[in-house]
Amino acid sequence: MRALIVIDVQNDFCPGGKLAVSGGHEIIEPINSIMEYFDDVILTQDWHPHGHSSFASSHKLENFSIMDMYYGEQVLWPDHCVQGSSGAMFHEKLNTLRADLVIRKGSNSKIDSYSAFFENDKKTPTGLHGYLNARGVTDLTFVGLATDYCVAYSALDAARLNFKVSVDTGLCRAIDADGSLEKALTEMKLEKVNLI
Ligand code: VGL
Ligand code: ZN
Repeated sequence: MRALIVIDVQNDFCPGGKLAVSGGHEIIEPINSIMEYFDDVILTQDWHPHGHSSFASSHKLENFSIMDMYYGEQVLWPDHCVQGSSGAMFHEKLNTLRADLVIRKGSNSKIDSYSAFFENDKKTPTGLHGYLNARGVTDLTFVGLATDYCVAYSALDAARLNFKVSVDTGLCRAIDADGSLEKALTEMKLEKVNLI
């Protein structure tokens, strides 16, 4: 069984959003058009409470600075994907009707969650692993935003959990600050993620 996992195609990650990823909107229609080739379609939604610990404003620090948290280093982001805000909604062009599951992440105010599988402590599960196992899904294709953060962290966790993993890099766009894209691509190759 094969699943398509669409990462964070939300207004705040598209041009005009609070943490806009350049060209983020370009991938939406092609993502819609490949949904029919998968047994399962899963959407993730970054979903932070006000004052989330990953927001620079919560610490009165600069956007994109790095802070040591109890679970390791954390990039501090502009406020984004606040629960219920228009920025947190899926982009209106994304076909959400086809989704079998929507998984929300980053809701715990003390810890961020880039990966669709685990929070940034690399331990606390979101439940996605159990869902995929229960449905007999073995092969995963990742697309969405952003290549170097939520897509890469999700794909790396999936590979370590022994799924057969592909990332369709043409249907992803990156934040790419300080070499983060190159680093993410190298790590994915090391973990035998198939980059297409
Ligand atoms: C993401 C930074 C913060 C992402 C989410 O979807 O890649 N990046 N929150
Ligand atoms: Zn976030």
